[in-house]
Amino acid sequence: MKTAILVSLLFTVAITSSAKRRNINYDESKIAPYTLPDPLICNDGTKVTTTEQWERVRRPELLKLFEEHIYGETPKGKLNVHYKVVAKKSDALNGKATAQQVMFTFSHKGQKHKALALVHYPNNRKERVPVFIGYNFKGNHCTTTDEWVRYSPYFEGITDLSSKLLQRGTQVERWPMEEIIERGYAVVTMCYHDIYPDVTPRKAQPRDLVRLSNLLPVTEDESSRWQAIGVWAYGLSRIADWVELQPWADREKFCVIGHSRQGKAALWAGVQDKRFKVVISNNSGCGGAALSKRVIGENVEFITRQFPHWFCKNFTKYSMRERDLPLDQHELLALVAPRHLYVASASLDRWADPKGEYLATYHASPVFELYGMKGMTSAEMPEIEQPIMNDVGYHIRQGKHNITLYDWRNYLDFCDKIFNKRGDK
Ligand code: GTR
Repeated sequence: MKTAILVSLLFTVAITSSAKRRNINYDESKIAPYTLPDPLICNDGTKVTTTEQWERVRRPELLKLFEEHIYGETPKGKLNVHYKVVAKKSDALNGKATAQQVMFTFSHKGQKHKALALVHYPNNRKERVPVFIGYNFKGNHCTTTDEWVRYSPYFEGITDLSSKLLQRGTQVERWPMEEIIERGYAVVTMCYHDIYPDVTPRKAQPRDLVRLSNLLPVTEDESSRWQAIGVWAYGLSRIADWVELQPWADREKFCVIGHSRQGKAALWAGVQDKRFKVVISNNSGCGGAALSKRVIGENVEFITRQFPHWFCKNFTKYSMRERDLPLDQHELLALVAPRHLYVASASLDRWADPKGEYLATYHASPVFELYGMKGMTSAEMPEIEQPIMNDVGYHIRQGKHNITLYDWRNYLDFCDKIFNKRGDK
């Protein structure tokens, strides 16, 4: 008993001191007063009152601010990409889908980079279908136990066959492919490591050094140079380039989706690339959908120290100085308008600040309203598992940081509503 108390005491002390070390606050009452910038006020103080003004003046201003201070600049140049279907089967998922594996070979001045997409589209379709595009974390082989699915190129260098990294189906529950297909959607995934290996330069292995961004010219100014999130976002658009060419894909119905760090990338991709008609952020937290100025849960100091390769260097300047940020994440969400946004939180995901994710969605809403769309109408968060599905969607799920079937079902319902699919069948 005594030992148990001692252990739990030590544990508490350890948590408290590491929380102190990281300056992590979890107490709502300790949030210092902060002011959020109004997304509809231009840099010169002019108030935006028309969508024309938003698109011509304010939207580009905000995009530039996000490039400069958070995600870095996205190179404008186009890469050569060669696509090759390396495997195909027409009876995947119990005959409900056609599956393809498509190798993307990016090239520039003799340098090459490979990434592998795993594609499923419904066999039973009367017309072109909407498409979800999103990265997986652990390789295409983590989304299924089917041995037909090849290892993503990032994993090719692993020779130890007993390596956990090569285990199949470890994240099957995050990819309810069959249900997505049954609902009439296609789904395209790729391992995010194929585009930019998620390792700090310090921990890099030889195979990590190959990254898509090596092929692209970068800005001279190192402080606003793009890093992993920028490159992942760019990669999502390159996947959309391929999907656009497919006879089964409805080009007006692309949905970009991401969980956690990939939620951050999905938002940044969705903001920049207007082909994404629905932009879905699942538990994206700090540097994603959560307001930075609340400084609760993960903060700028922690995230930029732990993941120095995610954001542009300028972001680090706001470590312990979030209030000086000339923008906040509600303005990122606002940049999705007049397309559709869905933000989802999880009740136990305090690190990602669910309330901050909701408030950002709420404070982004005036920009959607400018277009006559309905966002969040109350500053009060909805109850757990009471989704709001206006032109903008939000839910908070019971449970931990994760993407679950519950989350997917809501995304499917939301997309059905947006794409008018209800009652189609
Ligand atoms: C955490 C990170 C979060 C979130 C998460 C994830 O360690 O602090 O910002 O992105 O990783 O991607 O799972």
